[in-house]
Amino acid sequence: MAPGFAAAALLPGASFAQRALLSKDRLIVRSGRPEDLETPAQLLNSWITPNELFFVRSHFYTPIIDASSWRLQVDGNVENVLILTLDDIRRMPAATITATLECAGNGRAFFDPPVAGVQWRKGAVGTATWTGVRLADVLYRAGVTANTRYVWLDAADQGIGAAPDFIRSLPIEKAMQRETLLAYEMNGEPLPVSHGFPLRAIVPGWEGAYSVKWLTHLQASTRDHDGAFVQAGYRYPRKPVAPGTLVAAADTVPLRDMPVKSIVTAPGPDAMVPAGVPLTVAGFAWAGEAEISRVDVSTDGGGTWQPAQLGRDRARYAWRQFEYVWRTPAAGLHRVLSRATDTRGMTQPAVPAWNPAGYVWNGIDAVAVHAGTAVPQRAADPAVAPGGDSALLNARCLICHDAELIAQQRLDAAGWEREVSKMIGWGAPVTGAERERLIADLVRLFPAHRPVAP
Ligand SMILES: Nc1nc2c(c(=O)[nH]1)N[C@H]1C(S)=C(S)[C@@H](COP(=O)(O)O)O[C@H]1N2
Ligand SMILES: [Mo]
Repeated sequence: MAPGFAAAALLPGASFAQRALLSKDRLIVRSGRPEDLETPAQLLNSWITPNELFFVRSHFYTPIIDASSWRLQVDGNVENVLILTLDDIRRMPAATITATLECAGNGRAFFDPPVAGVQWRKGAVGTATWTGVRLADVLYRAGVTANTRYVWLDAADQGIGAAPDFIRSLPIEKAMQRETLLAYEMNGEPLPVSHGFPLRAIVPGWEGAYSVKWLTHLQASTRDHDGAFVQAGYRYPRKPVAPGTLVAAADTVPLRDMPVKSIVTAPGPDAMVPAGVPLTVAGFAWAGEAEISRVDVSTDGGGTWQPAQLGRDRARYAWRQFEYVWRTPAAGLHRVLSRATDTRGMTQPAVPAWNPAGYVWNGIDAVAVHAGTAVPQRAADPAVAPGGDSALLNARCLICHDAELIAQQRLDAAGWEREVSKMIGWGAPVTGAERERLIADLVRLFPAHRPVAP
């Protein structure tokens, strides 16, 4: 654990420099270190999300990779082990797709009771045009054997402390699909460092964690990977559970494609608009591997619904823009909602099923619109602890995490206890005597159960 923490101390400067390079400074910093950045929904206003606005989700510190010495190794159940340079990969036939990428935890902040994890609201989603090689072409070139069932994807990032390595396992059917890529370009530019330079997977329609960044190693296997990011993370209860229930890993199944969802991006939250003047309500809708068949908008809090118009830009795995012109907003406060339906016949629920890790929030979206009235002040989100300071927390937690990642949690004592135990398991240097004090400080400093509404 000690070497990991020591190395960590070197990295904040590097991650800051990368952010400056990409000027990600309009994004919401859910965590600066590791880098978790959310796009404010009102900045999502084009079918293609510019690289500077694209959300970032990284579990660990961003690896800085020298492209000339970087290699991709392909081994396991193959006839020829491959060790490919970036040039080798760029010389293979190129493929380009436009695909939406969404983090499984997008919308986690809306779950009640709260669950631990990055408290994403609406903006852990974006759409880019990705260029690379088909994963299938690489696997054919390696002579992948017929009994292969999974491809394990491993990358250059390393667990902080004793945290497990980020390795994902992709079923062979999805790996062989022609749209599944190993991408080296994003929106016509070399893949930015934060998004996986020099090479990342793009697994369109599936939750974002399959799209492994900073790839270094593909392994073909007859079995699923047994690491924590396959057997514990990115899983969903097999059967519905009562909110707040803990679920054993054996009672879960892996998440794969994403459910139907839409977000309103214009007007922005708590917008003040003139009364009696037409207002365009706009946003995006997507549905994993399915297509959007319709989006409906309500301007009266869900009492009545009108069909929105779908944008002309489309691609098999990309979101659709939608637009609805609201003719005459009367003076007063309105709740404007969007609700998408997909070609599977699925529609967004009012409140999605609660699950222990807070995945796949796809509730009907809502924004408050104030027509012709003054905007009421909303309390700002606490960025840091309101209730004082904890030397123990500073010394034991902030060596790896930024304060805001801790402050955004909405956990009770039992929730903090689980998180602290997990972190101790992952190498946080907390002694037995400190453990209880640390949990007490977290409970005192960060009030539990602050509800967050869309
Ligand atoms: N190596 C590596 N790949 C990774 C991750 C990571 O932490 N390490 N995060 C995953 C998750 S959870 C998501 S949602 C997407 C986010 O991609 P982005 O940061 O380019 O938006 O990357 C995935 N690929
Ligand atoms: Mo994610």
